[in-house]
Amino acid sequence: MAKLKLTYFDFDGGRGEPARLALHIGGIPFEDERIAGKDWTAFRDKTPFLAMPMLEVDGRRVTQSNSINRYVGKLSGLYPKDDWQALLCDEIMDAAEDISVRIGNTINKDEDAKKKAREELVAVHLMRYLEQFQAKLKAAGGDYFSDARLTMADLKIFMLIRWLKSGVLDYIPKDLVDRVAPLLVKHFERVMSHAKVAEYYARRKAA
Ligand SMILES: N[C@@H](CCC(=O)N[C@@H](CS)C(=O)NCC(=O)O)C(=O)O
Repeated sequence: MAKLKLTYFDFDGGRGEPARLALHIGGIPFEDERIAGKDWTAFRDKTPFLAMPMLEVDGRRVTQSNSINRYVGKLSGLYPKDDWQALLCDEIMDAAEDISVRIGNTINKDEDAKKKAREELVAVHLMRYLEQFQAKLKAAGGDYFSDARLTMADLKIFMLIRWLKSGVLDYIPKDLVDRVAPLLVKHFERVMSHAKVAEYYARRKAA
């Protein structure tokens, strides 16, 4: 098997976390390189596109979170083999990426501009995305987003919902998901209670 090194920020979330989780769930050995925020400026130039996550496969570097998610999803058995189910999985991962970019674009604004941008985001895009994610979850059977089992799409949405519910995003009410898309909260709890996910976070907490 190829030698893997996954490089991402040193926190339990964000674009790199679904791949970390997938490799853990699949029991795939990898070097888990974590970059502290304070070291990012110095490290940035070592990345091809001045961003993370970054995966090294036998020393060859690749980037782009969803490309990495598909690759590690295949290695870990968390990516559908059926083309239609794979398309459903990809759609959810890419839509989650789109809304994450919109949220990310508000982070460095000054307070007034952030408030305005986030209130607009809640009213328009977040409402729509949450409703659509919920509708797509229902259409896929209600438990998982594709293939009637845990896939990379579930891990990607899991991170997004955790972020939205965490309360760290001022002006985005932390009960928004509960109010707009309660099935996504159930889905979040379903993923969190997956034996390997629960074990991963218990281990992280103890570390
Ligand atoms: N399209 C890229 C975006 C990567 C990206 O923007 N990563 C963020 C962290 S989640 C980053 O490295 N930010 C630091 C910076 O831009 O200085 C992907 O999906 O991997």
